[in-house]
Amino acid sequence: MDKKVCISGLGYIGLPTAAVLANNGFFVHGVDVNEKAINLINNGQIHIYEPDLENVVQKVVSEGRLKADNNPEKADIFILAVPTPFKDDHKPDLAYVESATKSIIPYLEPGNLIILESTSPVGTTEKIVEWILNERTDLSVDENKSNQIFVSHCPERVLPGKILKELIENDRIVGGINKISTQKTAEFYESFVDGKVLQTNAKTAELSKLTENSFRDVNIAFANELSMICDDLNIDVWELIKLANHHPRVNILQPGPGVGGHCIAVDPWFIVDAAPERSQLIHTARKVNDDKPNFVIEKVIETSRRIENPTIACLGLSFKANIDDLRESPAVDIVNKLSLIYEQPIYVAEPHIESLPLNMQKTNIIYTNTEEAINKADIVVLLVDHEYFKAIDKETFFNKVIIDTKGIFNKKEQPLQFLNY
Ligand code: SAJ
Repeated sequence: MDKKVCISGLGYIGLPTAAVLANNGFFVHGVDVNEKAINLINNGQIHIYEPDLENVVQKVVSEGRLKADNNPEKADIFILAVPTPFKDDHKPDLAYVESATKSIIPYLEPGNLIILESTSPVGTTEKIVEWILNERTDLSVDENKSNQIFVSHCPERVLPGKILKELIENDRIVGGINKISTQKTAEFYESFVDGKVLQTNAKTAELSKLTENSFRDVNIAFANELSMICDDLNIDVWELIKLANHHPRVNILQPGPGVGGHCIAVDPWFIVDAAPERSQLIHTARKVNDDKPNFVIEKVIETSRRIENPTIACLGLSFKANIDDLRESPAVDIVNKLSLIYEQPIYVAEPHIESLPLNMQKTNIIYTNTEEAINKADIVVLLVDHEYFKAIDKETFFNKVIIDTKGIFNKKEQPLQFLNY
């Protein structure tokens, strides 16, 4: 008989995972606290933007293989795909993992496999075991006991915008609390993943995910630091990076307005929290990237001093190109801070959303379309390299001052400078 999977969290990771599993022969019971999301999913629709996802959700819901609810149900496999944010002091906040774990506890039975997919600090998988066994003395994790349950970590590694492809093609790392949990988890992923399924223990799997995102954060910080050095030295950072990357062993990433999203801007803090003395480089990279929006704001202030009563327009709000996700977006941070500095309206265009989020609803932030934003502006601050923006006829920017944080104008000038057309 087809196995049943209960997935807690139907967000950017949980929903695509649920859809892919349902499309690969599992019965999937999805759980979320968001009633609107539940209703949409049960109608074959989705509450997030991810290419092609709605088609798959529509198919599997109509086949009766995926349904969403606010409560878990008994299943063979339980997956936790809930957010793991950090608190104000940058310490990991495991509240969602804890409440998702506690909500499945009454439904667990011997033989069940519980998989934590949420990016988590080292030791979280062990904590899940503790939470479960504290409440369910009838279950155990002892190998060979008939009341055994299996618990593992298998961090998600998919890139927003390419999630459906990467869920199938990427290699996966699985780490159980014991060998048998690792093996059972590997068998599960091997049943629908084309990439390699690599086996380790839970702690190594937890740190591997944090390491991947920290690696990227450190490398983006290098690019961001270079962009500020180049600005001081009047050198075009985009040209510089292109040239340096011709070296066979150099591969510098791209600077930008900062680092956003719910992963790269968050996960390195979990390493810093676990080993503060040892993580100097990781910590510094975080600070460099977190400070980059302030550098962009300084450039806007500097520019606006040269123009009398300038109108400012910001293009792009999402945390990276061609998606609608505004989480931890440096662009949102920049616009919000500008709206506090300037009294005049700040025009904002983001072609991937329909209206401004609540935290941006201020009287001097005016949401409009790209064409009008550019038209109104004396200063255009390009914050996201959406294809939509790249396709705009450069003539449209005639007579505007552009602060191009993503280098889409490809000028032989530095990144954050005045481009007078
Ligand atoms: N960014 C730059 N310069 C670059 C690359 C990215 O400034 O050269 C910025 C982006 O604009 C964005 C942020 O970094 O603000 C993160 O974007 P990203 O595309 O690097 O990564 P995410 O956050 O969308 O997804 C990452 C991925 N991790 C790695 O590439 C190591 C993905 O595989 C993970 O699954 C995901 O984090 C996650 O969920 O942890």
